[in-house]
Amino acid sequence: MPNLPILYSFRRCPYAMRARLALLASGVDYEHREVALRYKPAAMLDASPKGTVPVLVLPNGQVIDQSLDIMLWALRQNDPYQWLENEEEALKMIAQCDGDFKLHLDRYKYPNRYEGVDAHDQRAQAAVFADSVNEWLQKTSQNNYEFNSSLGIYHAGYMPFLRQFANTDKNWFAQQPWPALQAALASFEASNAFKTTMQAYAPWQARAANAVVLPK
Ligand SMILES: N[C@@H](CCC(=O)N[C@@H](CS)C(=O)NCC(=O)O)C(=O)O
Repeated sequence: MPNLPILYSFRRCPYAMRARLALLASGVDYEHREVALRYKPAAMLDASPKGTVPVLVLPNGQVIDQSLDIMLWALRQNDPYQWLENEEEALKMIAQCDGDFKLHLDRYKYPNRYEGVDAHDQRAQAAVFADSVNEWLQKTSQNNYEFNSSLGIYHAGYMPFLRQFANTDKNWFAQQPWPALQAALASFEASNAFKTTMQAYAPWQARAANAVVLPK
């Protein structure tokens, strides 16, 4: 096995998805290690004790354990679609996604896990971000939702999260006045990039003697 960066990843994690999408766009080769979140490999926890995916371990031992940092590292190695052309603006939108939107998304999806939370109220608050993405797409992208364009960084950054939002109640989402967002999401899910990065892997060393079992 050549000396490649190692990515610890979990297929359905939206943070890991954005890291995989940026690695794919960059063309940087890496070794994929699928992690079962209940059986995190000791090698991953040694590299990054905080225990979240994604984690990228470089051949020189450097550890990058925030999804955005992995995206930026990959694109700084190689950026054939000029995703970094929009770095500043994209990072602002991704920060909105990771902030308020993610907070309300989690409460909308799992209201019972939080005290005093009303799912519809949380959905309405999360919808503020969805609405702003729809508006932004309408004025900016002129129906260009392609991954292999300089706009790909936006989609990679927030579409995995908007997809969770849409899937929580597909009928409701389909009825919202967000034609650009609905089209962009459909195009994202139909893309080769999505299919490639959503490939299923068996967990790496999930049940090896050195795997650490953590409570959920
Ligand atoms: N800020 C981190 C968040 C990563 C994160 O929260 N990942 C979740 C999965 S989606 C995780 O690994 N949670 C740990 C667990 O469930 O045990 C990043 O951007 O990489």
